[in-house]
Amino acid sequence: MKKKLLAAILASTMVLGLTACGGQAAAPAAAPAAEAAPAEEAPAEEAKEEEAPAEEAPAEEATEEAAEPAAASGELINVGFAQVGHESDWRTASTKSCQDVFSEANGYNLSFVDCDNDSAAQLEAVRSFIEQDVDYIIIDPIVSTGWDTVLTECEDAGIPVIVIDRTIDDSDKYVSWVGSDFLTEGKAAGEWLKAYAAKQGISEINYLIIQGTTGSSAQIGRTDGFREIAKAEGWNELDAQTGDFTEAGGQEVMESFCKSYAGKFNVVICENDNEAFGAMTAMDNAGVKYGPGNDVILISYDACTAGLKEVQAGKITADFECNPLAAPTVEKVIQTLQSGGTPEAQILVPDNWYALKDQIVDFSVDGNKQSMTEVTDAVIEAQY
Ligand code: GYE
Repeated sequence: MKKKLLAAILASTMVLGLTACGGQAAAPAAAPAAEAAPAEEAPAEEAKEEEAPAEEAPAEEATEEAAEPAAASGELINVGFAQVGHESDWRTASTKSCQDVFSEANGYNLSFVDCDNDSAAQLEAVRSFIEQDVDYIIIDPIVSTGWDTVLTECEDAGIPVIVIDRTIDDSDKYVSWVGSDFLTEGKAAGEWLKAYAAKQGISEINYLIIQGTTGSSAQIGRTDGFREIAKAEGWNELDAQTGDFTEAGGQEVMESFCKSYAGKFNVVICENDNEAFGAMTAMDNAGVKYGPGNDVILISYDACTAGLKEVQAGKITADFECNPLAAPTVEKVIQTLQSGGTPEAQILVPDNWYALKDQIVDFSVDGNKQSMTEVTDAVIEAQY
């Protein structure tokens, strides 16, 4: 029964959203809040109508089949979640959001595995969910490749997979992806820097990147997006090394950068806030002054509460958000499947860009005008 249902779901999702599989390349450029939100408004019906003629009536079949599991009888829905790890404030917020949403009170039985940034452990976690015969598997893929075999195993077991946050690039055997557009985040950081440097009269940019986990789509998208602007502007990349999205990693890389490139850099890009905190410690120790009005512009991503506090303190010059609260949207995907509908193949979570008033400048990404949010007490208070 399960297998039949999954076949129907996958067939219809693929007709609908082939380009979406593999993630951010297909994501609309510059998709902050307003544009991303409508995706959640009843995508299922629309989807069903569109794909129906191409298929042998999978939608109806799915409806019948889907009514059977859990929901109707008041049974809990079994969900397995293979989480990346616990490397950052962002990750903590993501985990909490999933645990809050997929609670018993909400009708779920959640098997949660913290994979500690270990790809082999993550594959093992997914296989253990197959063995448990859960109803749905959620994966936040540590890296974007190496997935097709295990996703085929999920398909064979008839268990729908939903990908959250980071993307999978080498398999389309999942129902939906819910997350942020990392390429746009990287481009936004680059376009902001271009506009800000022009305003400050800075003509030469020598930058260093502390990258996220190598091979994760968050690292790839942010690096590629920023580099695209850097290349067009003729900026000089001195070095790029991974800090693995951790504070310790950020500090270690920045310590070595401070030795190798003393006095030579005027921009440091950290691919998440925790790396930025580590880089700040390293620069403090090396006597490097950073933040608005100082020699070095410090750019960060995530915009978690602690990150925005460092923006307010005049340490991080601009912070590009990645919203970790995707679990409620994943739940909507599961509910759509439960009621026999076809969820959107790709659902973007909206992001905002943050700075203090004097660092807010006008810029566009791929021709779309962006708006920045000024960091205030209220903004920090409301952040994750
Ligand atoms: O930026 C970082 C986390 O995948 C978008 O992973 C996520 C990234 C986030 O560790 O803080």
